Amino acid sequence: MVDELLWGIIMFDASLFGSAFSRRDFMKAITTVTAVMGLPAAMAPKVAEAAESDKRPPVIWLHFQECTGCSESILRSGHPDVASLILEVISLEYHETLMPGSGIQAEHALEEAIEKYSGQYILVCEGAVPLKEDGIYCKVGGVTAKDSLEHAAKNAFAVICMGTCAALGGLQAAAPNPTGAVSCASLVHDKPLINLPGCPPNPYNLPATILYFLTFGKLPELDASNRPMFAYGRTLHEHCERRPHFDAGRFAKSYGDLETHAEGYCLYELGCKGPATYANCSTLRFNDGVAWPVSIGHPCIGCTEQLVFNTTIAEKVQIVDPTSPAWFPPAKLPYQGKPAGIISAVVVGGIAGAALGYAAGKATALPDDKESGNEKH
Ligand code: FSX
Ligand code: SF4
Ligand code: F3S
Repeated sequence: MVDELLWGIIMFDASLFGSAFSRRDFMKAITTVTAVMGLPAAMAPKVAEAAESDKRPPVIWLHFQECTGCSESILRSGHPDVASLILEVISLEYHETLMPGSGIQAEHALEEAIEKYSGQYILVCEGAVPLKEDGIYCKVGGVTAKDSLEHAAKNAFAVICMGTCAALGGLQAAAPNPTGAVSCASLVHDKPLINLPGCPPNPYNLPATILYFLTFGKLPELDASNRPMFAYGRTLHEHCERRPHFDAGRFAKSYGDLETHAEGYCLYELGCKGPATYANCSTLRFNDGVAWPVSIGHPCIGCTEQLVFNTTIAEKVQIVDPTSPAWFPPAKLPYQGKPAGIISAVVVGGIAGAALGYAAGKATALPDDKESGNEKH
């Protein structure tokens, strides 16, 4: 009886996040996730059916060396609310940041979940794992991150490395790496492994991965770095709203420069890593689809890629494919005047293996010089 009471206290409490989803919110979230998976909107009812089935996979969520930004990016999302969607879809058995319980009871809860759901649970890990000096730099309950990860991964059905720290080692593993940090991914063997890098990753990529599994009964197609192709199959440069400026050779010269940066010009010369960064930031965006780094004037630093560790912010990346996609409106040359406005939204969904997110990929066309009152001189 006491055990049951304790378990009730320790368990993750969904009510912490307010009232349950309304049907409308639920369907809105499902429609978004369906688009994130690169599926046509007509698939949304099938995805909803999978989300509502009683096959809610148990999830154990561990934290290691990190800032908890990955969990935060999920919890801080608003409309539709990703945290509520995830709680509808999974059975969260253990999450050190969220559960109210602590100490020995929390440790028992973890062991109980590992035993009870052996071979069935998804292990989600956040953070890097320090190996130097027998891993003493990160311990929870006296157990090193390395031992804790290996123990929980052993009985897992699959492991999801949430964030750049877990997938690639993150900031902790950057030189001089004083704690000998490595990624969780490098320590997981003989288990299906999915990496969702990003610092933090877009919150929708996690429910999309889990719902893909629930809908189709298999894990999504992965790239060579174990990342779902639907989210990491294309460079964000391909769908960037500043792309017409790139194609027309108009680059921001310095931060705050009224002639170029403030005009929304391409950030490549300021070090934007977009051409070498595979992620869906430019289509899915953050903050409920409102903004992403490039939209607010900062170059992408390539946080989903290994390159983030060995290039400076200002360094330019190699451009692999300089030509714009065929579906882009042609760039007009020369251009003088106002920043480009988004005048066309091109829905590009349902392409297998494509990283297309949210409702649409947005192509930005340049305003007609005459219309914008900036005729060529
Ligand atoms: Fe790392 Fe996540 Fe960056 Fe932070 O847990 S990916 S430091 S957003 O929080 O691991
Ligand atoms: Fe956008 Fe960066 Fe590509 Fe320029 S280089 S188009 S800012 S992603
Ligand atoms: Fe990271 Fe670049 Fe997206 S810095 S969040 S991959 S825009």
